[in-house]
Amino acid sequence: MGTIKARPFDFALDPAATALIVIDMQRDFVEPGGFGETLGNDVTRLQAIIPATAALIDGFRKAGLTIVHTRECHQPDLSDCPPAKRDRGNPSLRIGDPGPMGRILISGETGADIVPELYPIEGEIVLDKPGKGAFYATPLGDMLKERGIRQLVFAGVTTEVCVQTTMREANDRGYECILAEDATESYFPEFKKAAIDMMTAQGAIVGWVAPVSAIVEALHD
Ligand code: TIU
Repeated sequence: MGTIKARPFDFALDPAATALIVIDMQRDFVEPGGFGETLGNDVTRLQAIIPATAALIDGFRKAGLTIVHTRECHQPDLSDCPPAKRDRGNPSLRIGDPGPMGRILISGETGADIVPELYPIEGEIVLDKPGKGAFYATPLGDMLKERGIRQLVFAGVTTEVCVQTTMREANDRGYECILAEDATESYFPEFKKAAIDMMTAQGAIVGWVAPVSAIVEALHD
């Protein structure tokens, strides 16, 4: 057991029962020309977390622990994309439309893949998900159960959308969840802060938060 100096209080880490979930570090969210930008967002903020996220992944690789990379994307025929999602708002391009990195948020296209700096290696799980939460319509729950995982470390984008949704899904399923605060980001800094404040309030009602350095240190305790 290692102790992570976390908020709102220390997190008792059991590395043998821990997995890292890296949420949606895809070119479509992080690089110009992708889904994030079509929604009207400045994507540069998200690029800043790549080094800290790489350090977190490296720590898990060195400790030989389970790493899951998720990708929010849809089948080429859009059969898993509800019209209510595709039609939402007034984006410059919609899910499935051709963009500079291929069809927006479609499985197998360049834009839907993980950024090169954080690319999964052999043995890591890559999980495509049609929703914001990684448990919805995916085998994630069964995969974690098979491996005896009880604690989840979270990183990725965006803090208040796919990361928060997945942490809430995991919390309801009985996992202890901790978010790496310098390995997650939002297009809106105030939303990142609010999401972290909400999740850690009321005695870690959804989960804990700590810097990458504190998490990696505890992996090797
Ligand atoms: N738009 C936004 O903030 N996020 C998403 O659409 N997906 C994820 O957070 N991955």
